[in-house]
Amino acid sequence: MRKIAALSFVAVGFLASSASADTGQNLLANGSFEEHVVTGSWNLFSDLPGWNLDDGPGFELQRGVSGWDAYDGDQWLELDADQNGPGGGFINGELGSTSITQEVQTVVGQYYMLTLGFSPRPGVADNHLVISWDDQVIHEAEANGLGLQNTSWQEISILIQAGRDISSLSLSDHSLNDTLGTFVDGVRLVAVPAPATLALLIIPVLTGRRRRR
Ligand SMILES: [Ca+2]
Ligand SMILES: [Ca+2]
Ligand SMILES: [Ca+2]
Repeated sequence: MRKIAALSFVAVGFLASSASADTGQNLLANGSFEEHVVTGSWNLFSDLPGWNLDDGPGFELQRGVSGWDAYDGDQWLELDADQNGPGGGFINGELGSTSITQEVQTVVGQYYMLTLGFSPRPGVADNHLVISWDDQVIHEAEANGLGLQNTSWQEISILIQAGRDISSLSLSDHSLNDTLGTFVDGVRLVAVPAPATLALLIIPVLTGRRRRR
């Protein structure tokens, strides 16, 4: 681990969505993955407004694949992406798992509510999202899409206390690395008042990044 002393702590808790989190300004750029606009039903991009690609072949945006619904707007992102895009065919043993990051200006000590939609890919059993803040894992979610005819979005809400002026949010696919699975959409980060009554779970900086291939 690097810079352990500087990382301080991240306070993580879970809340029902509050009015302030619903209406506050989203500090993230392109959190709903509506850019770039997909022509057709999906595409693979080497860059994406707002986001950096830390690992994996590219950003796979989807728009109405198989008639499936987005969580917000028209497009979502499949974190287990694709190596060669539409028309490229399937490569034997093709790998797609990505990790994406957005850096955001924050105020040290300020609380923020992170919310996002997570869905399994219909028909795919293994979907595994890992959410990290300042390189610490703060949440993992898994879902099974077998038998689904459409997306099944669950909203994840995480209360975060910023420890840096520039914070980083990372979303990573830890599903079986096979180009299928782990949909995310509607990622929002909103400043919120300090919680008065919430019992906070303080996670010390012990969790390293790990990755399953
Ligand atoms: Ca969207
Ligand atoms: Ca894919
Ligand atoms: Ca997968």
